[in-house]
Amino acid sequence: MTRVFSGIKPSGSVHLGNYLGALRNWAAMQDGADTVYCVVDLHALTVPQDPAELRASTLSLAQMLIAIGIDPERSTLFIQSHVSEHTECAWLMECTASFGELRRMTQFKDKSEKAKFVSGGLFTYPALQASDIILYDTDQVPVGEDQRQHIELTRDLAERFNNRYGQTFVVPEAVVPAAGARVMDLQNPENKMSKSEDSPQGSVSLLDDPAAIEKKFKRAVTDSDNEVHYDPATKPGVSNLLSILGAATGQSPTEAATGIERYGDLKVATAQAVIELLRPVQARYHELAADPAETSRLLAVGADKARTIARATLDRAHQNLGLLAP
Ligand code: AQP
Repeated sequence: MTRVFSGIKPSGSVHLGNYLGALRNWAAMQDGADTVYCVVDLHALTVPQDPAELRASTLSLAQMLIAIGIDPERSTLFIQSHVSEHTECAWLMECTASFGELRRMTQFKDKSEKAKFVSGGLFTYPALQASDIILYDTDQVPVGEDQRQHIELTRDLAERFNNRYGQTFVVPEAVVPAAGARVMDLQNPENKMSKSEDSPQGSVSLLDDPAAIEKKFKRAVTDSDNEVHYDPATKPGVSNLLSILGAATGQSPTEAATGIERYGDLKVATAQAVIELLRPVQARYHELAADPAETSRLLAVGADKARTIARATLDRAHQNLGLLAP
């Protein structure tokens, strides 16, 4: 059976880009694949965190994953730091990656230019991400467009390790959705919608209430020519709204534009589609949030299942590398 793995960082409020670009696909892939999903809390540590907030957002994100349809009975759902094999394997991947390769990662370049403090972890995090993936003999990784380069690196590292030490890791491939692969910030449509960017009006949280969603779409940046059509290069704001409307209603962005003539109507239609899309997710989330002990129990079961797979892969890597068995 195809093995699927993906992860999400508890770095802020989970947003519409995460949902349309990745999480919706995670839920769909449970039909017909062996799915492993992870809240990658260690990745959040590349920048300083408030401990109480990190704890709360990790639990809340796990609850959100269940609310969007990840079924802990069908998928292995766990917290990255509960399975120490991830950090052990990260060292093997750091020693497999070259300095130049890590330096060329566009996310590192973007973030290190903006950050006041650039941690070593920010630089090496793609090696930890590669470990997350290869530990589970992963065939497919459902991600948004922004992660393509990191999955390419993961493939290169797995292949290089296999060439040096013999067949050890499965070489995974990225699965990027046709619609919603890159949802842009509503206020700065040149930038992707992001959890950690300071753009509260530009990002639609999956937990925003209908009034907040309406307000954010009404204020979304468009342009001055008043024509509703899809052209990301010259009309990034309008095209982003059409992409969101299309992804939310199962149409292409061009189909979504049919019959909409004014920007105001496009904004209202998009807001309504998003409100309807999120309504059942929010209802389920609030039920789950009322019982944190049950979520913790489910996550402990998931970590046990994950550890068994990860340990076997890591033992194989140790043996092939020539590390003396204990
Ligand atoms: N704007 C987006 N459009 C489509 N997909 C997206 N993803 C993220 N943003 C978009 C996909 O969501 C999954 C989880 O990624 P993440 O935890 O890195 O989310 P983030 O919102 O990107 O979080 P941060 O903290 O702001 O991270 P940085 O700035 O490091 O990217 C992934 O599959 C991602 O592709």
